[in-house]
Amino acid sequence: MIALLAGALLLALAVALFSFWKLPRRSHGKVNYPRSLPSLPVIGSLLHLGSHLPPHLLFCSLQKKYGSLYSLMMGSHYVVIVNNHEHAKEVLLKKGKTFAGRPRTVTSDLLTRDAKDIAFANYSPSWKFHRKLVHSALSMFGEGTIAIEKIISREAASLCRTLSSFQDNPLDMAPELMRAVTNVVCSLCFNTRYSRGDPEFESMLYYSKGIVDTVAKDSLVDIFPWLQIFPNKDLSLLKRCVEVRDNLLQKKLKEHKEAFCGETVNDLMDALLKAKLSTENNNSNISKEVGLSDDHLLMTVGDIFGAGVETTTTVLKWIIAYLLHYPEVQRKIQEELDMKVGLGRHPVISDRRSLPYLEATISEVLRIRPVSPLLIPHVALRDSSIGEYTIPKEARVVINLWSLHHDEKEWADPEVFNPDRFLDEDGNHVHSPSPSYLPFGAGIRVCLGKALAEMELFLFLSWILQRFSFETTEEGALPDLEGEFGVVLQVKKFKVTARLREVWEQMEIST
Ligand code: STR
Repeated sequence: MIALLAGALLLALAVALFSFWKLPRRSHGKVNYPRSLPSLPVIGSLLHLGSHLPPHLLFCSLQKKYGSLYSLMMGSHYVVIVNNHEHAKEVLLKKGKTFAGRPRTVTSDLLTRDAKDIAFANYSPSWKFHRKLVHSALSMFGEGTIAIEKIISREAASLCRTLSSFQDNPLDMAPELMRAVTNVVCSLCFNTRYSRGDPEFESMLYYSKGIVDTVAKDSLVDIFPWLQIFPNKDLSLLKRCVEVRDNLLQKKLKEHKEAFCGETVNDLMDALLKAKLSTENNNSNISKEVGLSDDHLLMTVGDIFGAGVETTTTVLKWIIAYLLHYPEVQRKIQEELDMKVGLGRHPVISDRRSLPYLEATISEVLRIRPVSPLLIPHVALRDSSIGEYTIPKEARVVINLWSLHHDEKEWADPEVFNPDRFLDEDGNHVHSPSPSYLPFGAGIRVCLGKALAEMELFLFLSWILQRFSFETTEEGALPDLEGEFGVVLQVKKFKVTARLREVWEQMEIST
């Protein structure tokens, strides 16, 4: 133990010297670095970040003292925090390539076998290749296709049946929503689905929660990697969960390899396998260069799976939580549904245009509770600038989406939940009233699943609200709206009663 401590101390000293040396100074000529929080060797600005507030709120409130663009030291890393949309768009769009890098962290490396995925991998030819591949596979099976609409509708129907079976009893909808969303992604990736109580699905619930609770949260091990040498509960949980997930992914890959004939492509995994085979048969060095190894394939599917499930499930939970707080919004959505879709048929994707109030409600939830309040940090790949400020190569750039979505200069009463702000005067057109709105990020790292997510949110909600009303449970407890910070902003557990609407009871149609 003493040897360990001495080692840690030595390491800390080395890091201290290194971090002090790396700290950009204002004194070099004319360079104009962003204002910086005070920092000390080794610990960086940690003393100024100790707060009861979660990071997105703390970074938002620090603007009062340091302005909308400021910097701080996370251990030995120079980090720039961006809090307004002009700067955010300069980073993501105008200088997208310059800021397309990703930092390596202990937790994300564990999750992605040293960044062999898409979301956490640095900008490189291999990354570009994988992203393009997934993009075309997604558009082949997902997004605007009829196939995906069918899959989502099937899951929406199954979700409605489950809700009926609870017969007005309070329930925690989280696992049911997650199963519906998982089944969409599962159909897309593996051409399979889970029934209620499937042990494989139960294990997925377990590992996914463990990963979301521990990965990429700017936890201490991510700031001070040398802390790994000490026992760490979160890190062991993450390792256990990643192992469970990897076994599952490995099993799917094995099954697919055995069944794959090289011709028929049934799902996304087949599409990736086909691309792998064709680059290998090409006799070129591409597969070595771009790295279409089994590891890459597994991690890429892991990303799509994790991103596809956690994000959409979370947004659905947020929407239901808000509908419980604002029953008048729920009523208005249902009036719109009754008028435009009626009770004689199920909602379809082409109804999106005629249901602007539902669309506006989804947009407002994505504004007020962004899925990923700090996005995933970017890294400057070369010396650059944001606005009038100099940004050195390797600086980490954090886009505080929370600040953009709650900017008082851009939004009237940003804390107030008000879907109407996304509608025009006639109430029938959805548009963002401010450019300070990027729920899916922007630029070359923009969310790959945006179109799929929008389809799912629309179809699941229209199906459910056509026949059920959400009510608080007997005790009348309303869900917490603060959420818990993590790689996605999580909703705290709550129970809800899904009551079959009276109009529906009178006029049942077969599902
Ligand atoms: C969720 C849990 C899991 O099992 C796997 C992943 C990997 C991809 C992650 C995902 C996570 C959380 C949401 C992320 C996504 C990549 C893009 C997405 C971070 C950790 C967002 O940027 C919101």
